[in-house]
Amino acid sequence: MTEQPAAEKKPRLLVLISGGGSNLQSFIDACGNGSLQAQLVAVISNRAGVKGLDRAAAAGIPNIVVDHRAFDSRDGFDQSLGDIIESFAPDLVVLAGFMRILTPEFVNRFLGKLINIHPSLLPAYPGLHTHQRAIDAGDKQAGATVHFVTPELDGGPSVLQAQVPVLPDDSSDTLAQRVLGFEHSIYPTAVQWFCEGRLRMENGVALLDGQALPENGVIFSDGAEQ
Ligand code: NHR
Ligand code: GAR
Repeated sequence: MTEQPAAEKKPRLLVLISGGGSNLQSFIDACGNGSLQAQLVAVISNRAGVKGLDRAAAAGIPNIVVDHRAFDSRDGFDQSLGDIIESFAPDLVVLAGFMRILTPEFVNRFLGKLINIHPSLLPAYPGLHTHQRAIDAGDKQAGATVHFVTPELDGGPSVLQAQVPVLPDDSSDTLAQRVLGFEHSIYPTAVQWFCEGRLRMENGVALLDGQALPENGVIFSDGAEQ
């Protein structure tokens, strides 16, 4: 019988979601097939009844709802959310379609341990409705960027970026679907770098193997459409 590495030794990931959780599923799958050497210790959603919670339950991962509407203030929500996160002692908190802006206090509590995927070619289009904004601007390329989270919304240093063609007949939905397919490969890849100790944030700079990454991060390009 081959010896399995003790699960407890693997880095602990906690995933924050608000919806469908297809990126969460890519982490579940990558942990299952060994391409991501980590353990998923909990999934927290700020919305009840979303599909991502079912995905977590089906994978046997503790799943929790912290409904932001139960709190009077962002500070109250972020304090409770942070306390619950801390109780799981994660090495990395992964935002995967998480739709609440986090206060500077929350971000500073977990600084360097918070990572997000944003559906645009950062630094272009921070915030919401990114695919429609790229189409309206006539952009030829759209995409997604994995970045460390800092207090500035979608302003933290980029790690890995997938550049995806915008096609002439794209709606924001068709473009979002195409980009999402690439998110599912780049996000577990970037998180594996963190888990291997290759990736970290220091003084607001993302370092891979000790080298500062360029503004867009590492580019993962489809190639065919360049
Ligand atoms: N918080 C901080 N401090 N910094 C970041 O970089 C963050 C963050 C929280 C979330 C994800 C981000 C994205 O990838 C993210 C990055 C939500 C909104 C938003 O406007 C914007 C960007 C992101 C997430 N949320 C509204 C709010 O009032 C609510 C929208 C809704 O519920 O549908 O929080 O895109
Ligand atoms: C993804 O496209 C992610 O980049 C985006 O929401 C989608 C979530 O899909 N994130 C944001 O817009 C964050 N504000 P998923 O729930 O299927 O992973």
